[in-house]
Amino acid sequence: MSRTALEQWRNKAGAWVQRGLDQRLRLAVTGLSRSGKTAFITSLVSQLEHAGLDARLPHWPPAAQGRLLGIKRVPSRHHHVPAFGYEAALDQLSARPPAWPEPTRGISEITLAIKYQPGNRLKRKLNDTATLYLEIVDYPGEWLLDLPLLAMSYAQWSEQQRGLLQDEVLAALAGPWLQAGAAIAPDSPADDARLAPLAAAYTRWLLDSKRERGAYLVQPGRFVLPGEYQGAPMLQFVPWVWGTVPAGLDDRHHYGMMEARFEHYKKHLVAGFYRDFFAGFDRQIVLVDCLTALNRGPDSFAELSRALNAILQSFEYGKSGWWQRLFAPRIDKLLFAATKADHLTPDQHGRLARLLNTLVRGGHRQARLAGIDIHTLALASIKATSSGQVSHRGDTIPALQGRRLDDFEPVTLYPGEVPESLPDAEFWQRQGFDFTEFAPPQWHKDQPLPHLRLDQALAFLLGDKVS
Ligand SMILES: Nc1nc2c(ncn2[C@@H]2O[C@H](COP(=O)(O)OP(=O)(O)OP(=O)(O)O)[C@@H](O)[C@H]2O)c(=O)[nH]1
Ligand SMILES: [Mg+2]
Repeated sequence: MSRTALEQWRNKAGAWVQRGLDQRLRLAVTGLSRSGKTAFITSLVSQLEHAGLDARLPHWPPAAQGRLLGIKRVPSRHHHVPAFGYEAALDQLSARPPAWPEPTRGISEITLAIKYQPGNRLKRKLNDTATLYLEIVDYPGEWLLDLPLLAMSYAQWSEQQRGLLQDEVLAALAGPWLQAGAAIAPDSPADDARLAPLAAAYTRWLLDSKRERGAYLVQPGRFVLPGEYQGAPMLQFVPWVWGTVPAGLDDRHHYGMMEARFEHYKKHLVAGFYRDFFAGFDRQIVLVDCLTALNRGPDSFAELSRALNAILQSFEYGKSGWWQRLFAPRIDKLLFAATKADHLTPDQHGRLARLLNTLVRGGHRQARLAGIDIHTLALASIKATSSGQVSHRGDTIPALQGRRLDDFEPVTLYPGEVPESLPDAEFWQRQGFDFTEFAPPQWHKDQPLPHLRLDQALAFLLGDKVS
């Protein structure tokens, strides 16, 4: 073989080997509303863009060992999924004064090409560099709350919702839709002009329960976060809670029409999401804001716990995962992260992680059985405080400094203790936890965002891929 031919062959072989080392990984980021998904993804991408330069990622070996060669944003393969608003988030965070990114409502995606030098000797021998295409998907955790609907008929779901009305607060808030529905006979001709306002009143009830009661477990989840389906007839049904219904009604009648829409919702939105998105996720991080729930009180905390258990069902592979007949899930690593840990002094971080661990333990057992690797940690995607110590009546106590979100005034405070297991009555009585919302840190776009333990999250989620 001539020298040039040999070189050509080598280059070809190199390209071939290169492709062999290149990988794709779909990392899904979820959590209930305001749990910190946008902040997490923004900071993660910012850390990666600065990795190898000035990012502080000591717990992520490729960054710590200087093996990251370059990271860039590349167009997403999934043209139907909206792009994650990374630039907009950076603009808000770097504004003067800085602002938190806007709330988001649906699914979005951002793809990064991470070029690195494999640490593994075998891989290194084959080629000097490898690329991981990391596809990060942001979707509302509320969508996972709908999974149980797949196993329910409209009549069963209606019965379950009727049960919720036993709760006095929820029943009092339900007045408008209960009255509107009571005026509709189940066997009267289906009329959108009556169903649309009824569904709107029911949606307001879901939103009110969320706000007034700190309720997280709102179903159907798309009613409060409809994404592109806002106003679609598929979202215009309510549970039938007004007594018995004559047999044999079809979609020409009010009851039958709502039953048909419930079935459509299940098939297209719930099963559709699991089939078209969830089935393609390789890794999942579930973000949990335990601190806001703790601050709101026992009802809200109990609700968060119930909602988390409902979310966990989606990861309970194995015998109990009845819904897997619909598709084959492939998530093999699941990280639960308690967010906004910068609201606590560092001595409390371990307690926060243990609290979250207690909350998800039921699901842990199930998922472990099925071989998913699970981890729990407390992190702050964007650290808005600095920690230190202050003297108080002759004692030295840990304290936080930051700027209050409302007025941007500097404050120094001791936020209190977090329970490390499920809080008991005594905790709620002496509730010493003071949750102050902080403004984002003053930050310049050229710098990596300050964080707590994002590198540990990266090490867990990508450790075996970028190695
Ligand atoms: N101090 C602090 N606050 C945070 C952090 N992450 C999020 N927050 C606060 O939590 C709020 C919600 O964060 P987002 O990242 O928008 O949460 P999200 O889950 O994307 O919210 P939705 O898009 O509305 O579902 C922010 O506006 C901040 O006030 C953090 O790391 N530290
Ligand atoms: Mg968001």
